[in-house]
Formats: sequence, structure tokens, C-alpha cells
Amino acid sequence: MFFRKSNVIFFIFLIFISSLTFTVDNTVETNAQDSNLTINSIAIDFLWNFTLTDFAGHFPVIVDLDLDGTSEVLVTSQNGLFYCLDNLGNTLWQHDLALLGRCSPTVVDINKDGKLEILITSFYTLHCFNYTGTELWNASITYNMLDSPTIADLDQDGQLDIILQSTNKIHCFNWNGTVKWEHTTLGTITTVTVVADLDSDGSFEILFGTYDNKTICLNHLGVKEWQYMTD
Ligand SMILES: [Ca+2]
Ligand SMILES: [Ca+2]
Ligand SMILES: [Ca+2]
Repeated sequence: MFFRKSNVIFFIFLIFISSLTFTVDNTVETNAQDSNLTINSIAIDFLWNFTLTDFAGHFPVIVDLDLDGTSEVLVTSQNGLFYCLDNLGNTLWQHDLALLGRCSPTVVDINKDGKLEILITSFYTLHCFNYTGTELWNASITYNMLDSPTIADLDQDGQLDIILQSTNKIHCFNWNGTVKWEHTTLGTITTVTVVADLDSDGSFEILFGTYDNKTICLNHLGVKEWQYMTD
């Protein structure tokens, strides 16, 4: 969601139907045109709103981050601020991630300790925060303006891996932010990555597209298996 104003209000809204009455005059009629459907009134109220200092960076993520039974809201603004709000719109914590790209955070228990972590990219950095907003680690990437990281256990060793596209690289990180492999492309990467076991051999492949009309398939080690030229 983008707002082209310097100050914007980020709305979290629920629709309350305070008075909604349908009146149907005919119960069993052979001619449907005789039906008389009347909506008397619908009232819609905003539950709360939260003012960002710039337009929204990308779509928000709503998740019970601290697993307490109520949802939190993760939202970014284009000037680099990353907010965690409670379910009433109050700021729980925030970070200034300079030059944030158009990315929404990915929420996952990346280290398998039973607590959720947040992965989010700024232009040159992949950040990992815990659920209280403390940065656990960060890792360098090349210029990133694309979407959120993809999470999969690529090598099926029981530990999650992080796949992230940047301008001309597919980055693969271990769960703790150390580099697993990188694959450099000739053309600018224009899509997010898709991970799937394409050939049903029990090993994952990674698919993405580039500006020079290629769809590229990597194996789980980051080695190119094939490419397909589109028109
Ligand atoms: Ca919660
Ligand atoms: Ca965790
Ligand atoms: Ca793995």
C-alpha cells in the first residue's frame, strides 16, 4: 500500500456492522424480480489509526509476535522506520533502518527456539530481530529493492535457510546469518525467489527471473541447473 504524501495515516480498521437489516418481501415466489431487498444501514468505524512519518513501505504483517494471544502489527515507512505496534495501535518498539526497500518483514522461528524472529531487509543489509525488537544479527547483501526473504530448509539438514534476491545475486544464508552460498547473475534480478522440488528428486530448486529475459533454476547449492529464455 503506498501513499504519496509526506505524512500519512496508517489505518487498521475493522468493519463493524452496527445495524444491518435485510428485508425480503417474498418468501416463495416464482418471479425473482418481485424480491425486495433493502439494506437499512451499515455503520463502519475505524478501530484505531497510526500516523507514519512517510508513506508505507509495503504491506503490513499482522502476527502474534510474542505468542501472548494478541496480534502485533509490523509496518514500515519509506523513510526507513520499522514499527512494531500492539493490537491497539501503540508503538511497542521501532528501529530506523536507513534506506529501507519495499520489503515486508518475514516472521519465522528461524533458530527453532520456540520464539519468533523477524527478518527484514534494508538496502544493503539483512536484519534479524527477536520478538522484543532486539537485533540478533545482520548480514551484508548487495543492493536490494525487492521483496521479503524466502525461508526453506534447502539442504534438508534440519536447519532453516534464508534465500534473498538482490540486484544481481541470490544470497543464501544460514539461520544465524552466516553466508551459505551466493549466486551471481549477469542480468538484474527482477522477481522474488520461488523454492520448490521441481523434479521430485527430494532436493529443492530455486527459481527466479532476470531483466535479460531469463528464468533461471538453481539447485540447493546455488549452482545453475538450467535457464529458459522468454520472448
Ligand atoms: Ca502478541
Ligand atoms: Ca526463534
Ligand atoms: Ca538447511
